[in-house]
Amino acid sequence: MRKKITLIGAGQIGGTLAHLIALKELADVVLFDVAAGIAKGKALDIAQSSPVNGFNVNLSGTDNYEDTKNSDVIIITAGVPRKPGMTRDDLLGINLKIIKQVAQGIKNTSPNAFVICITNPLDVIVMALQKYSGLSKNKIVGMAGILDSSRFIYFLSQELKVPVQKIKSFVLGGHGDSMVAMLGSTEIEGKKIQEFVKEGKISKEKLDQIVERTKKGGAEIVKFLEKGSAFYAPAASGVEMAESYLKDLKKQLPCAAHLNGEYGFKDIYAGVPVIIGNKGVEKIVELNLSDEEKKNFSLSIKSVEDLFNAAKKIDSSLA
Ligand code: TXD
Repeated sequence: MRKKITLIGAGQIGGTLAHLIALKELADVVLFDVAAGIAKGKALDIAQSSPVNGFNVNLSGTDNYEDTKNSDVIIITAGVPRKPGMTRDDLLGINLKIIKQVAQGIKNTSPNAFVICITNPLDVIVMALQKYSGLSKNKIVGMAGILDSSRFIYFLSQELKVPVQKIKSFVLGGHGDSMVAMLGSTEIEGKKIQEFVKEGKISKEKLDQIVERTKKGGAEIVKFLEKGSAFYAPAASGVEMAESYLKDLKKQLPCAAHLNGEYGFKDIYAGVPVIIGNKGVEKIVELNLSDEEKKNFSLSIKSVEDLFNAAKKIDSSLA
């Protein structure tokens, strides 16, 4: 019996998610969108490519939550993306209302689904989603860290002319300008990045520039696109999480997860390395952080807490 993935939001990321899932034959796909035509049109268009690429999954589009029931995985991109000059936080008001609707839609139709939230401002929206839906905290997770880490690894590979497969790193904390590139856990061909700085293969200034470019990675693309934001790398990142769950791969992935004392924080969602298997978020991995990393991580958590306080002012039911 093929698994079922529902995509709530059939926009730029949703459509790309559907296409990647179909090409990988990961599951049947239900595209859900309030703009039902977008969901139906993209489902049909991708389905019509199946003879070319030889995949055998069912795709359908709807604006009726009944059609999404008993999903194994739900990936949420419903919401508005940034326009040039906007910060991710500027999306809070409108996307909070949307995620409340989505929570009502999924909590009774797919109570056992593994829910991956992508909508921005990510950390606060995924936390609101968990509170609105009441679904278990280890089955609701946010996608951001894989994207941010992937951007960082790509920039390093371009600078050092090293294949991306040879680079390991984590970008953790909030999905905003305060995100933290964990240089202490960054390895290139098995060697710590600090060795490359010592050997003069990359200057500290260049490394700092790459960290900054990663933080602004989303805004750089928004500026180019003018309408909309990144969607290929976000979709690829969401699929990696869904696949680790459906195939019980127990991959260690940077995701926005509920902290219950880990890293010294409780009752907040933030980007940390987690193990994703068939039970959802199965473990939060606590890295040994340098004092500098600890300080920056705490600052990043503080920015998430501040934004969640703003969310509570918008909707007191979140308190
Ligand atoms: O790393 C990350 N987490 C970020 C997330 C990376 C890139 C983009 N990020 C955010 O994802 C972005 O800021 C947005 O908040 C979401 C979705 O981005 P996308 O580019 O896919 O936006 P689109 O193309 O506007 O698609 C959003 C769809 C659109 O088709 C709307 O009709 C639909 O959401 N929508 C809804 N669907 C269901 N239910 C409701 N209420 C609803 N409202 C809008």
